[in-house]
Amino acid sequence: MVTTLYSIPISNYSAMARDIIYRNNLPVKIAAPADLGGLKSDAYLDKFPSGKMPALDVPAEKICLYESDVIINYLLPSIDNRSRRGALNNLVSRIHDMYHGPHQSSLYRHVKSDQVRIDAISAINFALDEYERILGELDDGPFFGGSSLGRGDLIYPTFAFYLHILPNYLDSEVFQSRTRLTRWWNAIKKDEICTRILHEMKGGFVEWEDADVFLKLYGRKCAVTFI
Ligand SMILES: N[C@@H](CCC(=O)N[C@@H](CS)C(=O)NCC(=O)O)C(=O)O
Repeated sequence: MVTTLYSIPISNYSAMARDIIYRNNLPVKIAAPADLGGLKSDAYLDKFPSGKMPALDVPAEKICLYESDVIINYLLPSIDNRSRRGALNNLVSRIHDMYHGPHQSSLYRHVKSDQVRIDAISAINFALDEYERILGELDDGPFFGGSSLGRGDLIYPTFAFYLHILPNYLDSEVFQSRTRLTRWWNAIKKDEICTRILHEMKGGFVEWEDADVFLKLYGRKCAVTFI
C-alpha cells in the first residue's frame, strides 16, 4: 500500500510537501497528476475533488487529501502549535495561503484587466512585509524556525515565482528594503533540500520559458536565474 504524492516540479504548493518528504526520508512515491489522466480527469477528481495539486493518496488509511496545509501537517513528524515561535510560524504559513494564494495565478495566467495584477502585487507586498516583520519578532534566525527550518519556512518555493516574475515582468522587487528576508533567503539557498527543490522548480520555469508562457503574457522572455 504505497502512499503517493501527486505533484509536478514547478508547483510551489507541491514543493512544500516534497520538502517534507525529502527532508524526513518519508516512504512516499511522487507521481504526476498526468499518471491519473491530469488534474481535471475523472480519475483524479474522483480522488481529489479540488482538481489541484498537491494531493496525497494514503491507501493504508483509506484517505485522499488535498490542500497543501493539510498534507504538510499530515506528513510532518511533529508540529509545534502552542509556543510563541510555533504560533508565528503558523501565521506565516496562513498569510501565504490566504493573502498570496488567491493571487498566485495572476502572475502567470491571462487576466481580465491590469487591475488584477496590481491587486496581486499589492497582496504579495503585504505578505512580504508581514514575513519581514515576523522575522523581526523572532529575534534569532536565520529561519522562521530558528537555526533550522520551521513550518513558516516552507513558503520558500513561492519565492521562485516572485523572483522570476516580479522583477522581470512586473517591475516589482522582492527583497529591496527587506533585510531580514534577504538574510533568510540566503540561508534558504544554503540548505541542501531547499536547493534541490529550487533546482526542480527551475527546470519547470525553463520549460515555461521555452514554451513562451511569459512571452505570450508579457511580450518578452527572460533567463531563469533565481538559483
Ligand atoms: N490552496 C491550495 C492551492 C493549490 C494550487 O493552487 N495548486 C496549483 C499548482 S501550484 C494547481 O493545482 N493549479 C491548477 C489549477 O488550479 O487548475 C493548496 O494549498 O494546496
